[in-house]
Amino acid sequence: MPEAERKIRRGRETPMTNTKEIASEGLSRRSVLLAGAAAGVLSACGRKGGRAFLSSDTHPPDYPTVTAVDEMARLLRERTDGRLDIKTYAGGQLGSERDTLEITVFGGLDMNRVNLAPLNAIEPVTTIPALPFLFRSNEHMRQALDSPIGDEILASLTKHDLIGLCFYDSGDRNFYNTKRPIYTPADMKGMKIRVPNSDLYVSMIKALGADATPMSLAEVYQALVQGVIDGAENNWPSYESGRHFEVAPYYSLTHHVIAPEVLVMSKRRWDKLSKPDQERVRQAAKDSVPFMRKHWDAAVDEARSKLLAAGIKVNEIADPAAFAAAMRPVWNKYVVTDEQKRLLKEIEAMSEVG
Ligand code: GTR
Repeated sequence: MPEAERKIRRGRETPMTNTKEIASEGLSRRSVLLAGAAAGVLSACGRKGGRAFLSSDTHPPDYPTVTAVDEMARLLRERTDGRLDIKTYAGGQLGSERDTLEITVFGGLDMNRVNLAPLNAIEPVTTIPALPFLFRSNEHMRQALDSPIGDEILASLTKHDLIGLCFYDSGDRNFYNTKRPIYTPADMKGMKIRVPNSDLYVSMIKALGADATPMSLAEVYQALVQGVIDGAENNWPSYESGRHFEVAPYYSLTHHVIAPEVLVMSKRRWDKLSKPDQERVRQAAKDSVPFMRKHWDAAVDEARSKLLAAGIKVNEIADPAAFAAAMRPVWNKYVVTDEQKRLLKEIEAMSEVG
């Protein structure tokens, strides 16, 4: 496997890989096969005057990220008399976020809704909103990403052949495991914790004295059952929809990351659109954000009630400051460029929010 591709697949110790570098080095065989399959699906999606944009999501059809893109599709149809439309393949049907993102970069997929984590290996500024204990609340995150800071982060993806359309909520991530409640970082010592494919996440877990195992979301349930991992970390709706709570019933409220989801379009597809259509796509994406936020808040409440009724064991952590302090060195390791430092400062300066 070429070196550049290995970096995006495993995460890196050194900062950031450029997708153009990967392009010149070649795609993995799996991604090429997936791209072929995606192209086949695409040609089957005829719509009035064109074809629907093909989009991917790892979550099931009723998850708020998927229904938000459905809402965006509805707006597009309405505003173009059905000429522009989106067809989402939900539930990870087209592959993991890492694989489908590679395909999106190369134009085999038109759109993709992913977490920021797999983009961390591609673009340094995407690590900023994913830093542990940066945002104090969802509200703080929303305000930062609704400001020019958010636009700047979305625009940073263009040089990697992705058009950042909008951010969606992802709430706060908490640890869950099969063994015991976590109250202090010491409780995590030696635990094997699954993380998304991102060096930043690997470093966060190591900073707490646990072992990090990067893998795709679809593999987590089996890995918990088989004891390959002891736990993972995610928000309430993902913990519930992946049914991870059935095997890992200890959910400890660390709130260590409040990072957004992002909706991207392949630049190859984007460049084929007329300027007015590009504007329509961008606007429909932005207009789907309030819809998503409303449904997200409801989904969090619903998942929480469902899981409490199912008997999971939830606990607050003893000393949030101890977790924040243990994870703080991660900031120094990943915030290295002037651009990153400036964005971080601007986000921190919004101190009165939330
Ligand atoms: C979820 C997120 C997914 C995916 C997943 C993960 O919260 O919505 O896009 O990144 O986490 O942990 O892999």
